[in-house]
Amino acid sequence: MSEALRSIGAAFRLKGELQSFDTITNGNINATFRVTYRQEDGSEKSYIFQRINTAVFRNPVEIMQNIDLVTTHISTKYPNERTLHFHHTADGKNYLFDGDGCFWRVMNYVDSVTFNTCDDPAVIEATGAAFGHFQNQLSDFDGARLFETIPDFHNTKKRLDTLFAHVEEDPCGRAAGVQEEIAYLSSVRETAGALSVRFANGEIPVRVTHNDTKSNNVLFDRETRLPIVVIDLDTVMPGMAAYDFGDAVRFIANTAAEDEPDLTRVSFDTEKFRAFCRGFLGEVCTSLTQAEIDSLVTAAFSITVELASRFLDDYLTGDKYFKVNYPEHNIVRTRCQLALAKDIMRKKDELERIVAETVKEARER
Ligand code: GN1
Ligand code: MG
Repeated sequence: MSEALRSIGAAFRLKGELQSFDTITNGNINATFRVTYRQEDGSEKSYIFQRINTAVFRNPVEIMQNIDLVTTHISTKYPNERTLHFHHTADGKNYLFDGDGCFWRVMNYVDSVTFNTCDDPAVIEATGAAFGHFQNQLSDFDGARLFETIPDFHNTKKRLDTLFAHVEEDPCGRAAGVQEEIAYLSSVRETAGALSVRFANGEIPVRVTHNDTKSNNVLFDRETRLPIVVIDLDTVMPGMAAYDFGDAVRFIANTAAEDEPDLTRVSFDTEKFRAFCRGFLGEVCTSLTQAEIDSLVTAAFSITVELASRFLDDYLTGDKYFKVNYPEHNIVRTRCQLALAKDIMRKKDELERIVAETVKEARER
């Protein structure tokens, strides 16, 4: 691997000698490496090398164009804030197709810490503020300029339609083992898809959204524990603000990991939810419409069901989309997300109350 990385680094004209590298295992799609160089003056500098999964992102050049537009917009609007810095090859491109046809990009590594799970309400609130601020950074960006990197990415209705088509086809003969999950998804199919239908009908405003708001997509300063920058801009596209909110709380308010096999450990933590609401709504409560505010809790439920359906769909069609660490991984993920969705539904009234209280607080501030 180090030889391959060395030649990628050379193509991006990185200076110095490749010293070491390690794999960053957070993502479920792309391959990510932190690569450290010793520079001529003896100091070390690290970079992030990423090999894009082109089965998922079919037009990776379009992604890099999107990222270029988005980061330029942010750094023009907020010159003092950190944005991601990508390196260019000799012919001026911010990406490279290597000899095997693999698609690579290289960016500066930002010394930072990320949180996969978090119990500190201050960090959770700051995560909410970071994603809310990201929304504000792009509030005046024309989404029509962006390529749709994955069409219908958060079209929950379509995701569920696809799942049920694959349940019928059952291409790998796996449906018999997941009847309970299929039955539950079938019972919530309409409820979970409703928001995406209203979005398609124009009842919910179109925003430029991040679309993958897991807490580990915010880099934090090690010492101050304040957010530095939001990363993973591959899916920045027009979408629903409430889904960015929903996806974030799906991840951060889960008392367990996204793929926890022991379902007794999985629940939706209302206090973590409150902390995230404070940060997020503190940033965007004046720009969101009432329809958007009213849809936040439903969005959390819907996107959790959506992700469960995506994991299950991948299982039924042979584990081709998400990286799996063991054969049942996608079912374990499905069950975990379904347990979480059920808990969100059980706590819906309380969550709605928390949203209302937080909006009131934020507006009085
Ligand atoms: C994938 O690879 P990663 O971790 O950035 C997926 C998200 C899911 C997430 C679940 C392009 O994100 O939609 O929410 O896994 N990204 C894509 O962990 O499908
Ligand atoms: Mg992502």
